[in-house]
Parts: sequence; C-alpha cells; structure tokens
Amino acid sequence: MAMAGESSNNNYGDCDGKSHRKVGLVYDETMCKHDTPNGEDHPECPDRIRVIWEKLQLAGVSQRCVVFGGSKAEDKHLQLVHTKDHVSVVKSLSTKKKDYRRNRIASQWNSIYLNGSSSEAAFLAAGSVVELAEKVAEGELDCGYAIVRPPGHHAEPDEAMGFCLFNNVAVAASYLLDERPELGVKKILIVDWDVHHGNGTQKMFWKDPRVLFFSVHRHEHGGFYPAGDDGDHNMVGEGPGEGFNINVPWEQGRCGDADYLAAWDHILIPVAKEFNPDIILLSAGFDAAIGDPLGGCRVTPYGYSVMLKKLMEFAQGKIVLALEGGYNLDSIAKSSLACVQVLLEDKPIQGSSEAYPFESTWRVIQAVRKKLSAYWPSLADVLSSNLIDQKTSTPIIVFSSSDSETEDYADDILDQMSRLNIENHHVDTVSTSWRRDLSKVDVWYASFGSNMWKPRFLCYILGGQVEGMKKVCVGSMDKTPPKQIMWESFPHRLFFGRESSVTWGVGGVAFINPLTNLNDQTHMCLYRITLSNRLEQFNDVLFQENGLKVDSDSPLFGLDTLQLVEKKGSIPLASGGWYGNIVCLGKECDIPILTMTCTLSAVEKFKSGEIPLRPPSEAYVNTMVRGLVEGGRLSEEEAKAYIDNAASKPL
Ligand code: X5A
Ligand code: ZN
Repeated sequence: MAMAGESSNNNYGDCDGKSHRKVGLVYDETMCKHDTPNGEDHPECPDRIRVIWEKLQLAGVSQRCVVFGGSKAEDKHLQLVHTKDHVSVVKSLSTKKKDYRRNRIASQWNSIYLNGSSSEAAFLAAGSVVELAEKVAEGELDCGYAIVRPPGHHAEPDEAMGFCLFNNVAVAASYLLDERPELGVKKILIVDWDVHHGNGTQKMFWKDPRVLFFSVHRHEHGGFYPAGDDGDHNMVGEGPGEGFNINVPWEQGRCGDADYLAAWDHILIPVAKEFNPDIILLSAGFDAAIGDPLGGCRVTPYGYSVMLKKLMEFAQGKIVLALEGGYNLDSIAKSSLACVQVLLEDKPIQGSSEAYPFESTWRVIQAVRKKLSAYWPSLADVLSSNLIDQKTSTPIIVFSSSDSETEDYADDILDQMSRLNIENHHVDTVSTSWRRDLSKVDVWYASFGSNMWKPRFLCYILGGQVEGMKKVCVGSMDKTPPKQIMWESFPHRLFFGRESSVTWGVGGVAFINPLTNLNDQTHMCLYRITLSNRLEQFNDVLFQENGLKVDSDSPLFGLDTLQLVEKKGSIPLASGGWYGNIVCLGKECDIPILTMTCTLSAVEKFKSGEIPLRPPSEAYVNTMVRGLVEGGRLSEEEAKAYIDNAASKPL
C-alpha cells in the first residue's frame, strides 16, 4: 500500500466544532504515474487528481477527513465484473519492457493510452474504491470520496475504453454484494453524473435487480461519446434487472444546474425513495461542469453540491464518490471541494442560477418517466404544465446574486463564462494593421444556409467555388480548415428572402430571425474557426458573406464587438449588408457561437412585405440538402421537408 502524503491524519470531526461526519478520502500519488507513453498532452492527465487533492488541502477540508492511500484490487474481486482475460491483460502491461508492445494493446481499445505504470494505477483505482466502500458499508466511515484515476465507468467486462481500464465502481458494488453478505448490503444505487454514459456499469448490472443504475449523460440521439443506443432511455435492463437501469439522455449540450436538478427532482429522487438503497455509489465525473473542454455542459459547484445533498437523504447518508471524468482542472477542483463540504455537512455553499431547464430537458424527462413508470409508480403522474412552460434559459445565462456571500461566486462563474480562449495575446506595436492588433480567439461560426455543406463553406476559407455557385470566393487569409465541426439546433425561425444573390442567382437565400422563438428549431452546422488575428477567418467569412472586399482596412467585427454581442445577444454592424447582423447563440466548450443574419428591422420589413420572402433556387436547396445529409443531420427526405416547410410558411 502506498502512502497518501504527509497531511494524512485523522483529527476529523471537530477542529471547528461543526463537523460530525466521518468522511474518508483516498488519494495516492502513485495513480499520477499513469500517463501517455510519449509525454503527449491528454485531457485525462495526472494533474487531475493532484489539483483536487491540493484544493482540498488548501481549503482545510482534507485535514478534517480520514485520509487513506490507495490499495490494490485483488484479481478475484476484479473478476466479479471483468473476464479473467481482461484482468490478466491489464496485469501484464507492467511487465512489458517496451512501449510499442503496450501501444499495440492500447490500439485495440477505444480511447486508451498506456504506459509502464498504467496497470499499477488501474489496480489502485479499483482497490481504493473497494476499500472505501467497504469502510462505509461497515460503518467505520459515514461516507467518502475516492480521488482516483484512471476512471472506470466505460470499462466493460472484457474491454477497456474511454480512458477507463477497470470499472472501479462496478467492482466495489459487486464486492459488497457478493463477497461481504454479512455487511447486509442488499440493494445498491449507482448514480453516474459523469457527462458520458456509463456503458460499462450498465452492462455489468443489466440483469441484476440488486443494483439500480442511474446515468444522466449527453446523448444527442446516439451521437455523443460513447456513441450508439446503449445510453438511450429505452434501455431499462432485462430479466430480473428490468426496470433497474435508468438512462437520462440529454438531447443537447449546454445543460446546467436547472437541467440536472430537474432530472433529480422528477426522476432520480422519487425512484430512490421507492428503491430505498442500503448504500449509494456515485460515479462522480465532473465533466458536465461549466468550463469542461469535453462535456460542453454548465453544472456549477453549487449544482453538484445540491445534487449530492439530495442523495445524502438516502441510505442514512452512506455514500461513496469515485472520480470518473472531468477535464478542466479548475472546474474539477472546485466541484470536488463543494462535494466534500457537503459530505462534511458544512454550511451549504450559496449559489443560484436563473436558468430554467431547456425545452429538450422536459421532453427527455417526460420520456424517461413514461418508460420507467411501469416499474416505479412514483413516475406515473403527468408533470404539470406550469412547470414545463417556465421560460427556457436564454442563450447566455445570467447569474444573480442578492447578497454579498454569493457575489464572489457569481463573479467567478461570470468570469469563467466570459473568458475567451485567448491563444496568443500580444500586440504588435510596429504594425498599424488591425490584422496585427487583435488577439486570436476561437469562435463557432454557426451556418444555417448553403454553408452547412462543408465544401461550400470551405470556399470562404480556402477560396474557390462549388457546383451551383455563380461566383468564385477568395477565401480567408488564414487557410486553416475548421478545427472542429458539430451540429446543433437553435430556437430561431429559418426563412428565405431576396430576389436574387450574386452567388446563387435568382431566388431567396437563408436567414434566421435574430429573436428566439421556442416554437422554431433551425439546424445549424458549427465550424470552429478563428476570429481577429492577422491571420483571421471570421472577419473574412463576414466580408465575403456581405460581398465586401477582404482586404478592407478595418475589421467588421473585433474583440470588443465580440464582448458586446455576448452581452446583448445580437448586434447590427455599421457596414450594413444582408448578413451584417451578428447573433450570439450561446457557448460551446467555452467558445462563443456566432452566426450572421439580417437585422431585426429587416425582419420587420420581410414581415410587412416591404421586402418579399422568396423561395430558394433549386441549386441553393440542393446545397443545403447535401449539407444536412452529408453532415449526418437529416435524411434526404427530412432535409427536403425541412427546407420546404421553412420556405412555405409566412413569417
Ligand atoms: C471517463 C470519461 C471520456 C472518454 C471520451 C473519449 N471518458 N473521447 O470521461
Ligand atoms: Zn466522462
């Protein structure tokens, strides 16, 4: 067993006279040794557990807990959920002398890297969760948090995946049920709030009614990692385990406290009351946290603390947290601290988010309740429409703070939300060109017209023209292709107008109403491109979109305007032009989502008929359809119907 570090002690409880709970923490520096073989950067990095540990020490909370070093899992315990083969493959990794042998094994799995210490870390991660769960089940501890890596919930019986080697939480659950019957643990609730679906855990207890598995995750109809149908809400378990598997699959990113707490209040908590677990194991990934680079969600430390507090009402507070994902070091440290403070029963941290759940959140919750009400009667009631009709969160969340205690916190969040991804903030004093004066940031350019077809959009970056276009584009100064592409829907009305355009000839082109309307959904293809540098893309797209010259002597849109549009939601540019209105649709991965459309006053003119609506030409429709189909967003028939619908309805 490795040592946890000099600060381990057990003067838990009373240094400030307020904590009565015996809280266990596992931390072991040895688990930092699992790393990429060649030193490449990877989000699942050793610093993840270090920063959490340092945060707990600096805040003075680890000193009030009982701290343990890691302990190695036994093969026979791992084999309760994994195949013998899998356990021996992972064990064999440490004896391999050469990286290439391990790389070969890693390459047969999905999203796995391995080095000479991966095996040791994996055995420690699983063993630590087992040990902590055992101590809580025995009553030696009230609850605890295992700060472990590699994570576990993606690991399947015979397969490592998604940064996970052994399924730490599943091993611990099976250990309590199968190896320690004398402890009286007969029913275990596993809650998985990691932003990804806990596919491994689901598989391991699929037919087992002793384990109720609840996972809330980004799903996007099977498009989000780990892709496929496993995380669907119809996956409820089988045989005796039918009804004991609950998935809450978000349809979109950007979910936050309001969405998660709605899932708690309307699904998890009522079911937990009925199930009445003897202990709770929490797959505590923090990659749904605000600022996480992989998750794209917005749960705050306050949100995590409320979710945890609500779970502590069950099983006499016997709960064991095990770290899973979470890739923003600052976010995981703050979220972890908030959780340990809840375990210690400290005064709850303050916070409030003004946001309501998304419309899609209610849709998902209602679908889950309907499907699972066959097994859990408390889910049978129909949710009141008052609840669901609350106004949906605005694109940019505004946090309110009414007293001084919340102020710091709200500032913090606002700071995180408005921080731009500034890669090279330097000002070149020699040059007077705006292209040299601005820092470089990334933005999502959200396209809803012909630009949804990637080859057509690339004309704005690389230059050129594609089938159907009557004009050649010059491209951007920066010819780097988009770093990332993704699809999302936004509640704005799509319509078509203009007699003709230079690029497409006779017929309307696509616009959206800058104003949100929850009854409308427009598919958009988001390209991650750069804004405002001497090599720059967003302005160059903007110039071309508005038929202006790319070598203009001033930018249409700079960092100052970016900040403004993030605040206001929509701003018309002085230069005018058909697409001279920039709209901010929110953020994804902490990067603003911008689109270009006409101004509000133009929308008024379209409405009054002063500017007529016009259906798009065949060439334009074809390009849009290709975008939607090749992007995997819609089938050809759906895409045609979608455009037809937008083109035929009055504004
Ligand atoms: C544990 C966890 C994420 C894997 C993402 C792979 N895994 N692209 O968060
Ligand atoms: Zn995850």
